[in-house]
Amino acid sequence: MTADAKLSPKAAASLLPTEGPLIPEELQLATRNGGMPLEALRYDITPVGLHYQLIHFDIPDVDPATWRLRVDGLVERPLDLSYDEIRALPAEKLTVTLECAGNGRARLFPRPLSMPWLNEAIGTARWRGVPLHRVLDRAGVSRKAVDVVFTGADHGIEKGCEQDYARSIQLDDALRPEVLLAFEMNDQPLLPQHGFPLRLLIPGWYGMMHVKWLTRIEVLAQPFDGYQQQVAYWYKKDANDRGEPVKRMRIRALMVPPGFPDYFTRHRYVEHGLVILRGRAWAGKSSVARVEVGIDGKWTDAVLHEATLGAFAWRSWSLEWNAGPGDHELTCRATDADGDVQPTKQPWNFQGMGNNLAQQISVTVR
Ligand SMILES: Nc1nc2c(c(=O)[nH]1)N[C@H]1C(S)=C(S)[C@@H](COP(=O)(O)O)O[C@H]1N2
Ligand SMILES: [Mo]
Repeated sequence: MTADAKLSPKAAASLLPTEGPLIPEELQLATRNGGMPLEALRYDITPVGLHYQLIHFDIPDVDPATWRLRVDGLVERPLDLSYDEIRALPAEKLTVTLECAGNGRARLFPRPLSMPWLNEAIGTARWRGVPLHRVLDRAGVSRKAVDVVFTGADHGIEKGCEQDYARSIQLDDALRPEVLLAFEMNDQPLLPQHGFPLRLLIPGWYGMMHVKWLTRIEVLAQPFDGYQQQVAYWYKKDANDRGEPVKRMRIRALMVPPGFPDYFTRHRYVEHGLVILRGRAWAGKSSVARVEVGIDGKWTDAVLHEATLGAFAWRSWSLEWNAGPGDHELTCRATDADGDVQPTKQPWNFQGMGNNLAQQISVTVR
């Protein structure tokens, strides 16, 4: 089950960050993996068809009649569960905001070659599923266990390494009460692109951790050495830096682009007078403490609304703006409870991970 994490030098060299224009391979990923149009920030719960999606390989063809979830490794009673057996277990509902760790990558210079997200790799859904700790309790996790590996039914090659998509998390994180094996998204069975029949949800973590099309949960006595764990998803200064693993979502706010757009440039047009600027903010590492809106370089505190969707979902915010005629630059930035604030100048890392640069919107007021 261990993925061979070695890169061929040729494959690695061909994937260095570029200073050039977008290439066809990036466009190919961009057309497969849709983002959430930012006007959909208006919904508390993102309609399923507007939620972003990211699929490394192909959407696997899973027949729920023959599909099984295996739970094995360092457990006393290995399990082999059918879709019906899982759906018969006591389930819980949780509203969770997901964001891809590569969100914002396309604005980096040089640009790491992968899915070229701008700001839209986000969405919030109401998930229903079985708390993972109940399933692990049933299986009886050994006292020697340290890591839990989640494997999907999808298979492919990434930077020369053939693999089933798999990620792991330390046992104490896996046992947290909010971790779900989810089979419903917004009160309907998961759609194929979102992981049917079953996916993992580790609320607060960046997208890569929420393994879709789950087939196996394996408990290990040592850290998992698979590709998606040990090679992908690291904050690295350069190719040779080991760096730090990507984990929970950094603080971020986004604004519903006000007014109406120009089709091609997406430049915004707004009528003068009172404009209510609205958006959402979330943080996986901490909680949202403050949202500010910048108008032509001057920051004003927005009103941060109650966390009505729970601790693992975005919060809405708003600000009244008396818009005077002319061209304006709008921006927004959030600060978390630890005092971390979104940057207004672009930091850079080799894989283009966790880019929470403050959003910028140019507006012409008429
Ligand atoms: N099995 C599997 N799980 C996966 C992925 C994948 O390619 N295969 N992509 C991950 C990444 S990188 C992200 S951002 C989220 C996206 O979830 P969504 O498509 O439901 O929004 O799924 C994660 N789970
Ligand atoms: Mo992602």
